[in-house]
Amino acid sequence: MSSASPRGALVVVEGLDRSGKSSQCQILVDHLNQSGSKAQYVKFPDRSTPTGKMINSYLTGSAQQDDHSIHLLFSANRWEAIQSILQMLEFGMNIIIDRYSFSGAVYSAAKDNPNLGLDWAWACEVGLPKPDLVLFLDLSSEEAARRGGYGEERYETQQMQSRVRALFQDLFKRLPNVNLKQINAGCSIDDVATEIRTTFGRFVEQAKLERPPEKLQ
Ligand code: Z5A
Ligand code: MG
Repeated sequence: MSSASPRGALVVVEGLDRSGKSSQCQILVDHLNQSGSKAQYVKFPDRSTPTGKMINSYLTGSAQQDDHSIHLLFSANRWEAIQSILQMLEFGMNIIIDRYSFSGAVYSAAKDNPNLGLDWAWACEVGLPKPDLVLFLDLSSEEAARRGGYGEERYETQQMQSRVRALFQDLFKRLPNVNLKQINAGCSIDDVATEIRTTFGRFVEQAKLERPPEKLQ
């Protein structure tokens, strides 16, 4: 594809655990691929890489990590994927990312470690590609807890999830240049998917995509 072709859109789906991010990313990717656009699903953490394996051991409780070092591993897990993401965007592929820097900052800041606030946590995300659109799937922590599989990994407690929900909103207030759309994730999977598809469609109609994408600040 020539570089005169439009680049793909970089879309991030964020939210609490069990808010339906992975389900909705997959539904959107399938929809785009079936309707003639190219789309690729990317998930963070990517547990298949060396950093991702260390992260997985930590999340599943088989390894301990200092709060700062696990935070830096999550960030490194994004940085190591960026060249390949930028290439796919340049070739016209829409990239739909399941969790990104926003999760990176708020889950670490939610630990209440006095040396690890939002400012410190955000600093290592600065310079990563800025998403063209962030879809935040909003769900109460009580409702998230009622969905399947909750409670198996580190961070999956209601107290942590309530803090995370508040910190996401604090972080978004600090980032007015991020193109954010909050979505009520408390309705059915089909209803959430329809709202996401409509939002993405409106965004694409109006989008003027910088190439390469802007950077997070
Ligand atoms: N973390 C971090 O600390 N720093 C970082 O930089 C990053 C992440 C990137 C693992 O993340 C942990 O890593 C996470 C944040 C931290 N910690 N916590 N807690 P993960 O992304 O690998 O896993 P997860 O997000 O915690 O969980 P999840 O299972 O991937 O949740 P989800 O993707 O949002 O939901 P889902 O798999 O699509 O759906 C979950 C269930 O709910 C499933 O049974 C669905 O069928 C059901 N579901 C989905 N939507 C609905 C609706 N609308 N109604 C009813 N039921 C639904
Ligand atoms: Mg998921």
